[in-house]
Amino acid sequence: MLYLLALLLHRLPLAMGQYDICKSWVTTDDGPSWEFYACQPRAMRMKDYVTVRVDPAGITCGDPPERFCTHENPYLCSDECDASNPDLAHPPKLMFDSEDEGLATYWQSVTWRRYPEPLLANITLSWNKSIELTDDIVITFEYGRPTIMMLEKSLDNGRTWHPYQYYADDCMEAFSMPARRVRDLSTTSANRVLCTEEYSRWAGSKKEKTVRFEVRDRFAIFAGPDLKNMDNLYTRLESAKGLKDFFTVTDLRMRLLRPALGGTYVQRENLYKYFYAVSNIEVTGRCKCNLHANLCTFKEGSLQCECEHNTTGQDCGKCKKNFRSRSWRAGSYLPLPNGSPNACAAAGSAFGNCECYGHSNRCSYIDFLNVVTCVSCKHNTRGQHCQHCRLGFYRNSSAELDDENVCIECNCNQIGSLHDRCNETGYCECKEGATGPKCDDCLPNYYWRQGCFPNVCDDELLLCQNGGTCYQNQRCICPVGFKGVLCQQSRCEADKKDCDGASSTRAAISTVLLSTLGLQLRGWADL
Ligand SMILES: *[C@@H]1O[C@H](CO)[C@@H](O)[C@H](O)[C@H]1NC(C)=O
Ligand SMILES: *[C@@H]1O[C@H](CO)[C@@H](O)[C@H](O)[C@H]1NC(C)=O
Ligand SMILES: *[C@@H]1O[C@H](CO)[C@@H](O)[C@H](O)[C@H]1NC(C)=O
Ligand SMILES: *[C@@H]1O[C@H](CO)[C@@H](O)[C@H](O)[C@H]1NC(C)=O
Ligand SMILES: *[C@@H]1O[C@H](CO)[C@@H](O)[C@H](O)[C@H]1NC(C)=O
Ligand SMILES: [Ca+2]
Repeated sequence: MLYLLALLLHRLPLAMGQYDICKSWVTTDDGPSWEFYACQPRAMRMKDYVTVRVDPAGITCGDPPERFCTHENPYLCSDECDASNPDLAHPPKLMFDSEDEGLATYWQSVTWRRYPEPLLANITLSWNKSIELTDDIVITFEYGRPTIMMLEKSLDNGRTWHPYQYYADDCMEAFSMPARRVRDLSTTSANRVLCTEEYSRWAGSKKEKTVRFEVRDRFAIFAGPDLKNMDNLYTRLESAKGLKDFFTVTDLRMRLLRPALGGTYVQRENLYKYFYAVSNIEVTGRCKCNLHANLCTFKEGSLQCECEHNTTGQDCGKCKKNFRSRSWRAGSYLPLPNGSPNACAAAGSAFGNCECYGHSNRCSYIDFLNVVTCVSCKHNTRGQHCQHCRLGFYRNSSAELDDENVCIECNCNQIGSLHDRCNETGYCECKEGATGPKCDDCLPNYYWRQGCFPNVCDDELLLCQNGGTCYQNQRCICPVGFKGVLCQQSRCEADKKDCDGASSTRAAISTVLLSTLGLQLRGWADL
């Protein structure tokens, strides 16, 4: 079930107002010019741009229509959910609408009619864009909060998932984790994943309806209780490893594992009062643009940073074409208050005309040659502009010159090739008998044994004689009495000693006979 909620661009004013411009036109002693700053988009109500998916199929109530009641009125089970009737339907999109007229609209699950089988539901929110959370995630449940649930997040559009927070009325029992509160975390544990019991207690379904993921409380560890000291937070976000990523998500998933019970036990005789109902999911955050954009717009179904500083990409995560004389870098909140733009620089702007295609950050002037050259080319490149591949590498024809994958290792077989260099298509130069792009194969009539050697024997031309068998093209295995590369020689003929065998008399006679014969044979041969 996919519901795309592409409402109008909607902005919440956020008090911070820092890092909200990317550049300004300033007049200096040298005349007017642009000055650049680190910048980020404003925080927005992210539920307006989300795609939601509810699993498993059939978990939404109303198909077929069913009755339910509430913990307040457990014996008046006359409420009805009917997916085919707009007034009685509870589809997922009602978690993201605006609650006007004070009347809650909500998604609702089927009831726990299959008890004791668990009642499980997943609600997955996807943005197809990295988002930085700036305020609490607030999930509002009607008719009671789940007694066990888990919040997960993904940073890679749903390919991998990580736990974000555990919620249970008894953390030890549900997850074997001690219960903790975000308020008790310290500067070194601000990004800890914990289990909390604060949002799972039964307090009457009307009183406490929300489940939170506390972003503000975590920010407050650095910025103080009123978030007045944002500078300290921004400094920490730059310096503490993993802290920025902790607040960054592309997807969120709520795993609802057990509904509100309204008491200690499940009443088997009235399962109509157990279900999930979510009226709102508030996610406040900003597009992650790596401090290279102050605008983020909804285009072709996804949020997209409007990149400045000559960067490009959905998150401004790379340099624009022809602006790659340095490697791309994210902007920085530091130094306060304006940060560093770390803009991409045009080819030719640094040091006269030194383009390094993004493989080096440094150029150096060589006095006696009067040239500027790139220093320490990375990604296996070399040359004045890092425009060549190092020896032993060749140019990847499907990659641009500024691609990290532009040079591919030749990978020549050490034994089969003459050296470890290769031509532009990756072909190595082979020793005699070797073949294949990497020289790890042998030509026909050669066999591989620490290199390619010509076949000694085979089944066509180099046949083993006298009933010998060819072993892996390497040698003939000769029957007793024969030797030679192709078993072509009788042992007696070749060496008379070999014939000194079991019967000395017979051997003696045959020696005489054979040597006579041998002489005769040689004589014939001479004719
Ligand atoms: C919810 O998602 C988790 C993680 O992918 C999965 O293991 C589980 O089966 C899902 N539950 C339901 C009810 O679809
Ligand atoms: C996700 O965003 C990218 C970049 O804007 C876009 O090319 C792609 O089609 C989007 N994918 C989906 C599933 O919307
Ligand atoms: C980006 O490129 C444009 C066009 O060359 C230039 O005017 C501008 O100053 C550059 N911006 C930055 C931040 O380098
Ligand atoms: C060649 O470059 C393309 C584009 O960057 C990359 O996808 C591919 O993996 C590279 N090929 C090799 C063999 O590295
Ligand atoms: C590289 O060598 C192979 C094998 O010798 C050859 O077929 C190919 O044309 C060569 N490529 C270039 C660009 O020289
Ligand atoms: Ca609603």
